[in-house]
Amino acid sequence: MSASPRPGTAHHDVDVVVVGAGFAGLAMLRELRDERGMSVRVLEAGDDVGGVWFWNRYPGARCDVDSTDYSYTFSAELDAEWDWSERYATQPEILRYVHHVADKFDLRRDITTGARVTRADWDDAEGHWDVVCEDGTTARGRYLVMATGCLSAVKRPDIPGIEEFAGQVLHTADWPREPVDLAGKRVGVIGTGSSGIQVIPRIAPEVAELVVFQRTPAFSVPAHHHVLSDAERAALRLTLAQRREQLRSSPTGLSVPVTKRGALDDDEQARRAHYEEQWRTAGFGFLLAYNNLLVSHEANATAADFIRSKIAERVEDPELAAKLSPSSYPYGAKRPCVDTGYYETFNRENVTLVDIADAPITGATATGLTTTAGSHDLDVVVLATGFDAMTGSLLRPTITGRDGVTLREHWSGGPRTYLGLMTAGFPNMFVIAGPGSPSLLGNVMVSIEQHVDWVSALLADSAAAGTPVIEATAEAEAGWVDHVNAAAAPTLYMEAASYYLGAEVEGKPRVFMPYAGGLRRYRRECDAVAADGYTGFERSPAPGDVRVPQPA
Ligand code: NA7
Repeated sequence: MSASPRPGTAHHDVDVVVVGAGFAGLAMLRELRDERGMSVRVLEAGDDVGGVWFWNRYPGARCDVDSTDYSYTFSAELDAEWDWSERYATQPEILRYVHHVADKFDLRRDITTGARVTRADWDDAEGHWDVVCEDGTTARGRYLVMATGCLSAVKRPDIPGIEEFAGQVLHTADWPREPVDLAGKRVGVIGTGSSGIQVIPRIAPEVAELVVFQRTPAFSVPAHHHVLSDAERAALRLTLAQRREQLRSSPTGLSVPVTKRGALDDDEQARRAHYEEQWRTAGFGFLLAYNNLLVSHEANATAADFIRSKIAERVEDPELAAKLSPSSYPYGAKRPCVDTGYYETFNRENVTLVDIADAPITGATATGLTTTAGSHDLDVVVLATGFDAMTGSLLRPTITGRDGVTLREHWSGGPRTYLGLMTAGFPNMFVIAGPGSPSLLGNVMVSIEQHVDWVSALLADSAAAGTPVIEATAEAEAGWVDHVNAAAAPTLYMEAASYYLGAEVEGKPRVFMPYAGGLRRYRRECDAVAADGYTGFERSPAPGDVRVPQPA
């Protein structure tokens, strides 16, 4: 299908069409335009740049990774002029950083906002992608980069009668830009993942009543976020280079020391002391307190028991503490959370926990929500129900590759990629931090920058060789899918109904999607593929180009 713009909308003919202006899309734009001299057009559904940090503006939204580590590393000048104010940056501060980057590197001139991509078609005869947006904007590029994010396709639960509800329905991942006044209101929050756990303690003091609808309790440890002192900021500056090097070579992309100790190497007393110390400082890094929490049931149980004992200390009512304590899956098998006063919030008079695993929500009425056990009058319903993770943003648009095969058809049994970057039958289409890459299992910023650099080098090498059409072979893809499965098989990740496994959406294939082999190993594997002349990729001249044989 050729791209013809609607009157009044623009058409962009470029080397590269990038979908998404979050951290990944902006990094790709800067790299390919400023370092490789390519023309790039970024199409972004939101009204501004920022991706996940544009949409997730709910009260309390904040990153779980240390700010210093959740930053771009490509510009020393940017590092020198930007100072994070808190250990874990808030959503507004991250958005300010993204705006600063977009302005500093003059990125906005190549970005179209308010342009939600609805389809992309590979034209095999011409060797390019034709892209169409909901508003009629069109673009054509030799390359298509899907920088659409793992957690961006918003998931709304199907609540019968919700359209009858007379109050306001909000989603944490689609929060209004204008301030929402919750003061004195009766608010229901559905969902107790990271977003629910951030928003609940934040709004509890201002609302009249807060009803938390919990389907599965989460494991959460204290975030210990704080405003960085001048001394801390100075120390971070001094150690920045070293810290960055450590991130790049770490398995997780987090600046958490890697321990060689397993949980069972310590006796009970030493282990408890170690967990106590980690509890006081580690934040998200608690999961890495020992090296075997995600592979040994026995080791995992020691951490899970410790966290449950802390929940029991933090929640005054033992029955409530038991309800808030996860027991149906290993710690870390679902994305663990960090919090600020989450469990203590349930000691408040105005907060109620409704266990919807026991008594599911049956529907909504004009005045609130009903469960099999009763009804709850509400003014506002906050959906903190997460995303169609990893594949949602790639499968919502119709993407058609070679021979008219859609990505949805090719991935009907679950996502299939080579190195998490390309998929067979979809030439010149790259995915940043998608399925088959470490993405969600570590600091996604480190994955993003690795992908951007690696893809950029591949494009340059292919251009130099006169073979700009690049495609992952079906064999390489099958091999990588096996490798991703093999990396996940010995872990406890397989034992929770998580979004890593596609369990968050009914009918989604149950396939473990991120690469659990770790960032360090992933980087080595990508480097080896490049060093071997990009094995697993078939590269050919563009249609119409005659390939000039190079002297040996
Ligand atoms: P998550 O982590 O996917 O959490 C979603 C929560 O919503 C979780 O507690 C779900 O319960 C619950 N949920 C989802 N659908 C329903 C329905 N239909 N009914 C009731 N409850 C439901 O998303 P978040 O936005 O919190 O966090 C996403 C990421 O942001 C996080 O991983 C960090 O990387 C930052 P369930 O566990 O499925 O029973």
